[in-house]
Amino acid sequence: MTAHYRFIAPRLDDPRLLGDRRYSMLIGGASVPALSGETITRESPAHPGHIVSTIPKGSRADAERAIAAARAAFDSGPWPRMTGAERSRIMYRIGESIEANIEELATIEALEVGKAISQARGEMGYSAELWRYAAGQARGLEGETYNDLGTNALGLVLREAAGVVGIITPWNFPLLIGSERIPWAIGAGCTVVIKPSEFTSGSTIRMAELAREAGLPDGVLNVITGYGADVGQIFAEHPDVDAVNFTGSQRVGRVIGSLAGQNIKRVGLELGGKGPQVVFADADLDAAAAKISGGAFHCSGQACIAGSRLIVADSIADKLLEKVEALAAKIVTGDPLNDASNVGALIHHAHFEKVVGYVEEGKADGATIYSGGTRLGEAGAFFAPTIFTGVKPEMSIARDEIFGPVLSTFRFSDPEEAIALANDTPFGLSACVWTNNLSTGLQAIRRIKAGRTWINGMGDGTPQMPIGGYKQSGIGRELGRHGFDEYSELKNIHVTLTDLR
Ligand code: TXE
Repeated sequence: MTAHYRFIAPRLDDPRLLGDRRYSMLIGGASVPALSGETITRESPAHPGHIVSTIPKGSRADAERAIAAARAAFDSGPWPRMTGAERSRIMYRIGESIEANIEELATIEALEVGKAISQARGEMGYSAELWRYAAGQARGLEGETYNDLGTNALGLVLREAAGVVGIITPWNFPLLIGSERIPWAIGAGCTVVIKPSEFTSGSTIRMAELAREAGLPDGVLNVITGYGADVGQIFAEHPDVDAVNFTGSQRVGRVIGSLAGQNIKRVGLELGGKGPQVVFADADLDAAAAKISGGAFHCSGQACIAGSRLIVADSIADKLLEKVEALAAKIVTGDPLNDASNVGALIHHAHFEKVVGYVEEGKADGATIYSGGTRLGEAGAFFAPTIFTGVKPEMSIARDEIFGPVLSTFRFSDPEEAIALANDTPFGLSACVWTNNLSTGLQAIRRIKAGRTWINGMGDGTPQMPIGGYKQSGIGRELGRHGFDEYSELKNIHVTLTDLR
């Protein structure tokens, strides 16, 4: 089946596109270039040839300065010594400031990531919510007491800040992924050095500048920019960094995890996914189709929680596929700066080629293109929403995280087969189940190994609920009350008491 995809060619004379935005790193409250003076430029993936930003190309020496600033702010600065209420007020103001600057931040991400600006605005609004939620929680982070140790003892469990935290973020949701971590780290009393992706550093730098204006003391949030091997890996090696948090590819996750292990350092990893969307025969097919299409094609499939495997009951598979395809055909791909676009470009041309390679491999392996499978437009990195049928579990399109708009479809005839297919992956980040029988939904979800799941939904998020991966999708949990545990040490004080005199 083919569809005519809707495409808006990027406007090359859009005033927001013109002019290269030049950024500095933020170290100890000061905006600074790299010590070497070197820079990295970013070309818009939607507008070939257009440089949209320039960032400092940091080196190990720059990273050491940033770590020293965070260390000093932790060891002798005001932040860890403030009351929770004082920290909370500043964090809340940062959330308000993100909200007040949504348009600027969303524009930066539309230009650098290539994502649709309407989507970017939503992410900025949710990022503000994350800051405000963490601000509320940061007022009352609790420990424990044990009053059952006999008359001459009392047990206290203190929650203490873990120290200096190094955070490495990827290019797909720069401000959002940063906002899932920084407020929890600083809310626990830690100080932070963050290294955003070299492709998409602008919004993180602007957020740190807004945080400084909102009253965050110098050195609490430092931003270092550059390539991962130069300025990111050091977080897992340097003795002055107490915890490292990485979001990105499995390849780099293994490097960070092993270095953190060698150096006995706290580590949080959020790596890729190959999310199953399991649809039982009794599901509301219209509701399911809408979210399946959104779950697979949102952000052009460049989301770690993307639902890239559709596992559907045989009896309804044809009907559901028709509905998903009809909705995919309505997705407007194209100019990230146009309010009417739903989906923008892939992150860069090498990634575009990787996605094309997977689609070709899927065809060569014997899977069938149900729809899509083609480039959109002539120059930018745009790819049509693509659905494969006849996918076998051993094919690369069934196993690998493609990180593009590619949905691989499997059919099942009994529920055990559905669960087995859902779990037939090294990943375990996200999963959803569609059924009108809540028992079926809960029984299925209990058997699927994934950290972030939905019954009759996909993608909805709320700051209260922890996120993170099972299996090779990672270690640790962010958000909710559990998120503070990643950035806390627990100290047990066993107090011996004399008798009352
Ligand atoms: O990731 P990298 P890439 C997956 C997705 C994608 C693939 C490759 O499948 O196609 O990874 O993306 C920094 N030490 N995800 O190559 O390289 C880098 O500078 C320390 C899933 O862009 O892992 C950037 O800041 N840091 C994912 C960050 O790591 C290093 C989101 C991520 O880049 C480093 C993105 C090193 N040696 C990609 N090398 C998700 N979970 O959402 C690089 N970096």
